[in-house]
Amino acid sequence: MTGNPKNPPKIRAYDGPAGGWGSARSVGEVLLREHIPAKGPNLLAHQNKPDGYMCVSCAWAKPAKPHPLEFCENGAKATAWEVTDRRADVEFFARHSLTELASWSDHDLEEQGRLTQPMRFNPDSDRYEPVEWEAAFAEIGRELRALAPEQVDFYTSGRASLEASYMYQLFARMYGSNNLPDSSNMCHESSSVALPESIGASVGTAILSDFQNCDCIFYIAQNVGTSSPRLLHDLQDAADRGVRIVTINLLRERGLERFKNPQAPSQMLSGKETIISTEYYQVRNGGDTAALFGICKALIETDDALRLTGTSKVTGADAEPKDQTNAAQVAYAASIAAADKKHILDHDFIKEHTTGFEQFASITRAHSWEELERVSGLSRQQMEQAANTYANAQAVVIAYGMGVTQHIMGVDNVHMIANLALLRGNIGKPGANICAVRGHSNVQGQRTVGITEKPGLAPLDKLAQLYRFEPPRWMGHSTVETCGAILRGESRAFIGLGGNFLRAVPDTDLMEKAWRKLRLTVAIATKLNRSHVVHGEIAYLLPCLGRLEIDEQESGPQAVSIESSIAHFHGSRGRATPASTGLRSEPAIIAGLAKATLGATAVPWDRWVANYAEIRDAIEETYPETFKNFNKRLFQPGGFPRPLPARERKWVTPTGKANFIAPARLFPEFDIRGDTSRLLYLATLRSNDQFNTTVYGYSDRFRGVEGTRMVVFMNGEDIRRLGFVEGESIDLHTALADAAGRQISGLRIIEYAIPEGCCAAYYPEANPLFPLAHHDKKSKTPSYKLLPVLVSRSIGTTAVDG
Ligand SMILES: Nc1nc2c(c(=O)[nH]1)N[C@H]1C(S)=C(S)[C@@H](COP(=O)(O)OP(=O)(O)OC[C@H]3O[C@@H](n4cnc5c(=O)[nH]c(N)nc54)[C@H](O)[C@@H]3O)O[C@H]1N2
Ligand SMILES: Nc1nc2c(c(=O)[nH]1)N[C@H]1C(S)=C(S)[C@@H](COP(=O)(O)OP(=O)(O)OC[C@H]3O[C@@H](n4cnc5c(=O)[nH]c(N)nc54)[C@H](O)[C@@H]3O)O[C@H]1N2
Ligand SMILES: [Mo]
Repeated sequence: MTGNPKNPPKIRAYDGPAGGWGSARSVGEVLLREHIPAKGPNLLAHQNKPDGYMCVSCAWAKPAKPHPLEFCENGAKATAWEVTDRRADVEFFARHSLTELASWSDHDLEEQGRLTQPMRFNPDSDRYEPVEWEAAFAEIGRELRALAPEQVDFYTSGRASLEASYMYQLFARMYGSNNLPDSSNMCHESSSVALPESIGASVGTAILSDFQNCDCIFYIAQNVGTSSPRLLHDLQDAADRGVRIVTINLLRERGLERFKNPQAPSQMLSGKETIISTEYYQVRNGGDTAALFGICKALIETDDALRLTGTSKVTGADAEPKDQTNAAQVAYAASIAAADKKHILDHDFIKEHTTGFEQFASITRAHSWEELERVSGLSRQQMEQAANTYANAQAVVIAYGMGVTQHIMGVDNVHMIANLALLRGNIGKPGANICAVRGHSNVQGQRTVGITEKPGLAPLDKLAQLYRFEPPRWMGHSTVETCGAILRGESRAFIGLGGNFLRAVPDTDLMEKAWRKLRLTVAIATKLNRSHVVHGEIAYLLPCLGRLEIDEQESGPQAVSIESSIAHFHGSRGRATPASTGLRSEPAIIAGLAKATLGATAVPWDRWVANYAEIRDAIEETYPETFKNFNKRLFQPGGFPRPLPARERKWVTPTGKANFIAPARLFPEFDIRGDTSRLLYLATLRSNDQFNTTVYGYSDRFRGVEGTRMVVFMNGEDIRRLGFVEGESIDLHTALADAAGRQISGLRIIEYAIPEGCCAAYYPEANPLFPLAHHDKKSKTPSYKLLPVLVSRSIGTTAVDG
C-alpha cells in the first residue's frame, strides 16, 4: 500500500472564493467518507457552542453568541475524522506487521480509524498486540524508574485539555524531568520569546471585540481560509464595515482574497462575495523584517518631516509628485495634513509607555530603500502605501501566523510586529492589539498550565508546596533539543501525549533511524501514525478518548477545558459515544502512568480522575489569578478571559515599559553550497485537506491541486529560467554547508503566484530537507518557512505520495 491517491493528479486554477458551495459540498463529502452521514450533522450542531464541545481543529475564538452552525469545513473534517466509524482494532494489527505498516503513507495509517485498546509491540511477531491497561502501566513505570529523569522526554501536542496538560507536567516534574517539549516549540515559540520582551505578554493581546472595533487589520503570514476558517467570518464582517485589510503573504491565498459565507444563505444564493484584502503585498519568504522596517521607515521619516516643518512636506516628496513613489507619500502627507495632524507617530504613547524608540528610529532610518526592496521583494511604493493605510487608521489589529514565526529570524519578525504596533499606540486600546493566530486547539492553554521546558516559566515553588516534592530546576529539552538528544543516543524514552513527533520535526529521515534505538516509546493517541509504526525497543500504544466523546467517570460525565487564540477559557463537553469501550481518558491514562511510576505521592490522582472539577480546583490553587472561580465560570458564554496586563498598558517587562527592539539584520546569513543559479528559498505549507501531519485527503482546492501532495509551487519566470516546464518532476536538495545529502525527489512543478526566487512544498513531505540545526537560535523554532534549496530535474523518479 503506497498511499497513492486513487485518481490521477489534476492541477488547475481555482477561481471560486474561499467558503462558498465548494466548502458546503466538501463537508457533506467528508461525513460520507468517514461513514457518518447520520450522526454527523447532529453532532456538529454542538460544535463551539457554550454548552457543547470545543472543536479539535484550530484555536480560533468561540463567540458568546455563536452562529447557528459555528463550524467551518475544516472543523467539520476534524470532527468527522475523530468520530469516524472506522477502527484500527486488534484484528487490524493482527493482519499487518509493523515492517509493512512502516511503508504506508500518513493518510493510509490514520485512515484506518480509531485505535480501540492498549497495545504492546511484540518483537517476535513484529506486531502490536493487545495488553491489559494495568500491565502496560506497570511495565512503563518499571522502565521509567530504571532510567535517569534526564533521559526521558515528555512531549505534548497542542490538543490535550488544560486538565490533562496540568496532570502531565506534574507527573513529569514529580518523576524528576523538565523535558517537556511541545508542539508550540515548532509553532508560536518565536511569539512566546519575542512578545514578553516587547510588551510583557507571552501571548497575543487581541480579543474578538478588537476585530469589531478596528478600522484596519494587518494580516501577516497566515492562511486564514484553510488554517482558521472561522476567523474569516470576523474578517468578512470587518470588510463589510469598510475596514482596510492589508495582507502580507508569500503566496496569493484565496481565503485572503475573496470569501463567500457557506452559512449565509443570502450570500450563497446571490453569488455575492466579500473582498477580504484591500491591499495584498506578496513578500519574499524571510522578507517580513525588511518589509516591516520599510513600513516603519515610511512612518518615521514622514513624521520627522512633519515635525520639522509642521506642514505636509515630507522627505523625498516635493509638492509635485514626480513618480509613483512620491505620489503615494504626498497623498499620504496630504491626508495627514487635511486631518490637521502634526505628527504621524503617537508620541504621547511612545513617551509614556515605551523605551528604545530613538535607537529603533535611527536604525530604521539607516536602512536604505534599495536594501529593503531587495530583501522584502516589495517596492518602496508598496511599503509607503501600507504605511499610509496604517497611519490613517485609528485602531489597528495586527494578526499573524506561521509565515512569521517559523524562521531563523522568527523572534526578530515578531519584534518588528510589536515595533509597528507601538509606533501608533496600537496596543491596549479598543480595536487595536496583536493577534498571534494559534494553531492547535489548546496549544496556548497547555503552556498556561505548566507545559514548558523552561523551569523559570513554571510555578515550581507552588507545585513543591502543594504536592510536597522537590521539582527539578534544570533547563529541560525543547523539541529540537529532544531531537538532538535522541540523535545522540542520550534520550532513552519518549512519552507522547498526542501528536506525531517523528513527522512534525526536522530531519525526519535521520530521526527515524535514531527513534528505533530508543529503549521505550509510549504514545497516548487516538489514531495510528508514523511515530507509532516506527518505534522503540519496547513500544506501547495507549488509546484515549477524544474531546468530542462522552467521558464517563465515577462522578458522572466529565467536562474538560481549553484556551483559545484570544486567551479565553472554555469548558467542553463530549457528545459522541466513545469509539471503543477499551479506551481511557487522557487524565485517566496519565494518572495510571504516574501511580505506576511514582508510587505513593501527595497527589490525589484517583480523586482527580473521578471528578475533573477537582483538577480544576488544583489548577486554580496553582494559578489563583488566572483561574479565579474556574469551575463556576467554566461554561460562561464566550469563555472567561485570562488577565492580560498589556491590554491595560501595564508592561510586565524588566523596564516596566513596552520596548522597541530592533533586529540586528534584515535577513539570515547562510553558508550556501552548490550552483547558486539553481537556488530557491523553500517554504513549507499546509493543504486545505490536512491537519498538520493528519492528511485527510489529496485535495488543496483553493490552490487548485487535486490528487497529489508531491508538488512544488514555483514562479513562472524561475521555471523558464531554469529550463523546466510546468508539470515536470524535480528534486530539491538542501543547499546549506553541513547539510549535504538531504533531498526529496519527484515533485511536480506547479506555476503559482509566488515571488521569484521562492518556492513552496507541503509539510510533512518536505521535512527530510530541514537540518535540525536550521532553527531560530533565540526561540529554537525550526525555520520551516525559509530553507535554501537547489533544484534539479528528477532522473527516473516519479511522484509517489506518502
Ligand atoms: N485545516 C487546518 N487547520 C489548521 C492546521 C492544519 O494543518 N489544517 N494546523 C493548525 C496549526 S498547528 C497551526 S500552527 C496553524 C497554521 O496556520 P498558518 O499560520 O496559516 O500556517 P501555514 O499553513 O503553514 O501557512 C502559513 C502562511 O504563511 C505564508 N508564508 C510562508 N512563508 C512566509 C513568509 O516568509 N512571509 C510571509 N509574510 N508569509 C509567508 C504562506 O503563504 C501561508 O499562507 O493552523 C492550525 N489550523
Ligand atoms: N515542515 C514543517 N513542519 C512543521 C510545520 C510546518 O509548518 N512545516 N508546522 C509545525 C507545527 S505549527 C506544529 S503545531 C507541529 C504539529 O505536530 P504534532 O502536534 O505533533 O502533530 P499532529 O499532526 O497535530 O498530531 C496528529 C496526531 O495526534 C493524535 N491525536 C489526535 N487527537 C488526539 C487527542 O485528542 N488526544 C491524543 N492523545 N492524541 C490525539 C493522533 O494520533 C494524530 O495522528 O508540526 C510542526 N512541523
Ligand atoms: Mo502549530
